Amino acid sequence: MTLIKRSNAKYCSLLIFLLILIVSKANAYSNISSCTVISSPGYYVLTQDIINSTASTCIEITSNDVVLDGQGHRIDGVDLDRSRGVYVHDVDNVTIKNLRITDWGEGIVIRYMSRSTISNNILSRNSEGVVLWASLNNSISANTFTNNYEAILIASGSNYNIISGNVIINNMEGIRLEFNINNFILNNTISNNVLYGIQITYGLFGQDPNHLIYNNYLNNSNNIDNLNKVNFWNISKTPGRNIVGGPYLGGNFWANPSGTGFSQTCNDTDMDGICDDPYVIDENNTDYLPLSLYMPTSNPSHISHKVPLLSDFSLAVLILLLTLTALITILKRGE
Ligand SMILES: [Ca+2]
Ligand SMILES: [Ca+2]
Repeated sequence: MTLIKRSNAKYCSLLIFLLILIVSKANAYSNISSCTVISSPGYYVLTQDIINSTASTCIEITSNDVVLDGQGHRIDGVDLDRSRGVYVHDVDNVTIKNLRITDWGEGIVIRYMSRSTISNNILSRNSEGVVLWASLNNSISANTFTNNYEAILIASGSNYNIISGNVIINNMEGIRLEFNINNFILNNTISNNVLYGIQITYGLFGQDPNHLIYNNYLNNSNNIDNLNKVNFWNISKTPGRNIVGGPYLGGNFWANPSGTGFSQTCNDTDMDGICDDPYVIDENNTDYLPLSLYMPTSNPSHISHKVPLLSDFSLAVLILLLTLTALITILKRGE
C-alpha cells in the first residue's frame, strides 16, 4: 500500500511539473524589435517596424517549433542584391505570419523546411517574394504579393506544398515551379502579372510534375507559360462556392485583361458555372471543367432563401434521428 501511495505521489508531482512546464511554455512570448537570429523554439512577436535595414539577412530562423508573428509590422530593406528579409533553414513546424516585407532581394527564403506555414503576409517590391528550396509539405496561404519581380518561386526538390488563397497581382512574374512534383495550387487570385501567371518547367529528374492546379482566378495576358509535361487542372465536379461565386468546384477561371479569355467567352448552356467545353492548354494539359462567369438567372433573393431552408430541414432531420438513436439506446440499457 505504502509503495503504491509513494508511486502515486511521484506521478502527481511529475504531472504538476509537466503542467507548469506546458503553461510556462504557452506564455513564453519573446519580443523582437530589430534584425536577429531565432535559434530556439518559441513564439516571437515583432513589436515595431524595421525600416531601411542594410542587413544582408534580417531575421534568420534556425530552430524547429517557432512562430514569428509580425503583428502587421514591416521588415524593410534597401533593395540590396541577394539580401533576405526572412531566412529559414533546416527546420520543421515553423509559422511566419502577419508581416509586411519590402525592398529585399528575397522577401522570405526557405531551405529544407517541412510542415510549416507562411500566411497572412504582405510582400511588395522584392526581387522574389517567397522562395522555397528542397522543402516539403508546407503551406503558403492567404498572402498578398504586389510589385515584386517574381511573387513565388517553388524551386528544386520542393514537393507536396500547398499554395492557396493568395492574391498575386501586378508582379512581373506570378508563380514559378521548377524541378519539383505534386504541389497543390488552389483558390489563388493571379492577375495582371506582366510575363505570366504560372510557369511550370520539368518535374524532378525530368518526370511529369503532376501538380494539381484548380479553382484559381487567372487574369494575365499569358496565364500559363513553358509547360512541358503533365499536370492536372481540375478536380471532379464538386458542389461548393467556386472562386467566381459559382455553385461548383471544378477547374480554373481563365481570363485575360482584354476580356477574351476562355472562361470569359465560353458557353454554359446548363448554367452550372462550368463551361460546356474543356479548355485545352496543350497536348499534355487540359482543364476539363473550366469555370464560366456565373450569373444566377432567377431572383437572387429567391435563391438565398431556398438554400438555408433546405439545409435547415436536413439539420432538423439529423437532430431527430440522433435523438431517436439516443432514446433507443437509453431504453435498451433500461431493460
Ligand atoms: Ca526601404
Ligand atoms: Ca455548364
